[in-house]
Amino acid sequence: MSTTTPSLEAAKGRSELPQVYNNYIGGRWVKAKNGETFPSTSPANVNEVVGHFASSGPEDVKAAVDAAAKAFPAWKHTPAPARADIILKAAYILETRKEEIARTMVREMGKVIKEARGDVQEAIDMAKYMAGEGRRLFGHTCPSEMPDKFAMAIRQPLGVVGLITPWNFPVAIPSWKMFPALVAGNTVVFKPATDTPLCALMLVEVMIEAGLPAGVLNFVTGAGSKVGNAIVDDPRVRAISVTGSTEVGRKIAGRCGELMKRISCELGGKNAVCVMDDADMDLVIEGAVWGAFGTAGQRCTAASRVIVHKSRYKEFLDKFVARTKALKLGNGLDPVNEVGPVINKEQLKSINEYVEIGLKEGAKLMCGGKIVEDGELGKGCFHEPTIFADVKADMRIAQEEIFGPVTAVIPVESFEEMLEVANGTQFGLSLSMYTRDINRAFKAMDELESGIVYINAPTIGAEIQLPFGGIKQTGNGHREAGITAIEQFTEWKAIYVDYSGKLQKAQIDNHPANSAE
Ligand code: UN1
Repeated sequence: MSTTTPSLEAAKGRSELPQVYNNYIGGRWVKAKNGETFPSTSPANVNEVVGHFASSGPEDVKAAVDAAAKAFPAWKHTPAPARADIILKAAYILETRKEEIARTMVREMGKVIKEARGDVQEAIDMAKYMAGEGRRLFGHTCPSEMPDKFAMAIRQPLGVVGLITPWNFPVAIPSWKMFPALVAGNTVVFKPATDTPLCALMLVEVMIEAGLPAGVLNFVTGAGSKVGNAIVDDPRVRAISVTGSTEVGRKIAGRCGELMKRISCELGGKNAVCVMDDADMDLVIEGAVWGAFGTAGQRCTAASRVIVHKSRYKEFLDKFVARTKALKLGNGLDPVNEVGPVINKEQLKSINEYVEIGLKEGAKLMCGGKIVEDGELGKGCFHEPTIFADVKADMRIAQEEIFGPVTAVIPVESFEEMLEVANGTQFGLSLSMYTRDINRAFKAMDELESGIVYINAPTIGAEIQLPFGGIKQTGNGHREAGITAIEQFTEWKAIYVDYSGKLQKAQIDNHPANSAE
């Protein structure tokens, strides 16, 4: 194992003033080789700079992969329970730093403080779960067809893995990837979203403090086109795990296909809350508001569609619109606020363009629809929570991922039509059904085409002990979280031990007819 002492320097003496933060490579905080930086700004006030970060290039990625490759053999041979102890320690450190990290997250990413605490909590939960995996990492044994022969399959780490993470869950999602990768014995090159490098850096600090050896986790900030591509292209990087847009995921997956590299994608969604005629309407309203406007609609799992049985349509709309109009929009650090800003000006514009598209398509704007231009909020990226009604299932606002506080309400005539509309998009992440009819609930669980199904709960709020991911254009067959997370980061090795002392020929010796002559 490398003897370089991991440095905690980035954690020391942090003030509220913007600082310059470096990459973390081979146990040292280092500047980008080109010396350039980029700012991370607050979406609640774009004039507020949260910090300056290394604007890295392929040469920094090369150094990070060098360090990760060098650290791999020793990390692989560190017993998994010892690797897991470091992850458990990280859970405890995250607990002590939870409030500080959550407040930084509000400044850098914008989500309201309660949700930011939830984001950090999700990483704590994942750390505890994956620490337990250190004493499992189950393989299996099975009988051999021969006497005196032992057959087993074990899991092995892949080597260096590349983690490319988004800004919407800037601590939780990196933890979903990093903890299973590390407990399984891989070393990591981690590239966070350019909108949230400070949150990511704080997670790296936690891992250093927890005792991760130098080179096991390397952190490189900068643009996807320079840093992300270089990680994907490096032949020593054995697998990529990416969460982001379908557009970005498809490009990375295409490149990994050419390189025969393992790739797991967690991409877009167009999730729906389905409201049947017998639903508990008060429960529905609370769920639909939370699903559509929690995290300002910036979850892959956000309820960007609500599909409502026509017999309850008017009642639903009246209550949903009234409750949404009462939502308090503002800086997430003030606990009275329920909806924060969206991530940046570019995204703000793109969300508002979808409002224009919805209007042109003939959907009925029930509330919201505007960018907040005036006052204190005008300095940030605030978009009013927006509801479209009378949306047709094939309109663009009902088909494309908007990733903001905009939802489309679609009336349907029957349970069958509800399932058809719910399933009728290119995505398949999270679908929910509100009904009190047990038969319909089970039918929905069976028929809804998504990786996650909720009954009588909204589309958001997955817990870390179950598989997280989607079908169709949402993903490529992998699942994060739960026991399935380990699959992404391990390779199976089948091992046969013949203790008979003679050559035994499989498929031949044990079939008398084969050796008849
Ligand atoms: C995401 O939207 O990218 O299920 C992740 C949820 C959260 C995670 C969402 N636990 O809503």
